[in-house]
Amino acid sequence: MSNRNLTTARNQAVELLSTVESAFVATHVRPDGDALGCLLAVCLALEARGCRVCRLCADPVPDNYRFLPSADRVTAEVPDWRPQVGIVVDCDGLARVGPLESAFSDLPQLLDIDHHATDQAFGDIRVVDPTAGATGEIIYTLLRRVGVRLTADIATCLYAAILTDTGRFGYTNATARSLMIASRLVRAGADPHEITRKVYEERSIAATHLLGVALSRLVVDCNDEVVSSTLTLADFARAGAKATDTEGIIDHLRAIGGTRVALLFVETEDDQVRVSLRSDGTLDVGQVALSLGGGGHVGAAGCNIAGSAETVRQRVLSAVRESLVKARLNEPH
Ligand SMILES: [Mn+2]
Repeated sequence: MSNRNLTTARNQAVELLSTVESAFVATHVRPDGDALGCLLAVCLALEARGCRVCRLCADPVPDNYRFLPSADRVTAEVPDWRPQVGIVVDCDGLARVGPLESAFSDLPQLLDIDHHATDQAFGDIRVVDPTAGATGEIIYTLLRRVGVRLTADIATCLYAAILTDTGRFGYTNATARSLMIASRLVRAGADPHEITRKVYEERSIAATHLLGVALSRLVVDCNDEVVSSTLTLADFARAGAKATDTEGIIDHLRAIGGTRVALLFVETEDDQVRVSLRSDGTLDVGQVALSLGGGGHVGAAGCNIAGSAETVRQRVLSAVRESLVKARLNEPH
């Protein structure tokens, strides 16, 4: 997206957010902190100026994000009233809202706010800025311009969004701007200690068992540069764990010294394997995921592939191996 197009889109988005009277707001399936933080911040801001909203997400809010203000109002049920606009946040394609797609595809106006480099821009107004560390940064800038009061609740949602998508301000996408916005959010009432504790330090016993299984099954490939692990449906049953309990497991794989790429393979109920990819920034796993039908960023990406965990693992590994070889050819000698 060119700079001029982005500026025009931002102006249109500000105009729309300042005037709209009813909206469906949605984010992607298996929502993360950025997805939920943005969804809730936009809704709180719109409600503050009297706009009617519905907070939509096809999947439930993971336990560690339930503390976010108004998270209890997120629903998968499309209401029977029809809004003026649909607002879709943190989705690199309308399909990312999953079963909610049909409720959004025929609305009079659609606003896409996202930061994925792999965004297949959709909708009438497209605010897509891949230089933003989190969609929360884009939302912050838009809301400031709308002139809504930055309450502690809105600040908490946006802080959680930026904190999680930048890996606690430690990934390659964390910039001076991420930290500057975070600082303003803290000044507005977001509590860094409390939010970090709630998001990262309240892992359930079941989720901890699941983490243990994942770590016990660690496999190293490609000259120790690729670390991966697999979780089967049986593992979830044995640990009494939920699908959302995989959150954060991949960060443990990524943290192993010398790792360029971390991969987590998770069997899902529909005979698919959910693949999470992370890199140290020297390899673009977003492109790898894109080639496998998914998407994401340089450092973090994902895709879903049909098949057994082992066949999917082999397929993803060969795609990763190929891009490692390509990256090596491009390295300066
Ligand atoms: Mn995001």
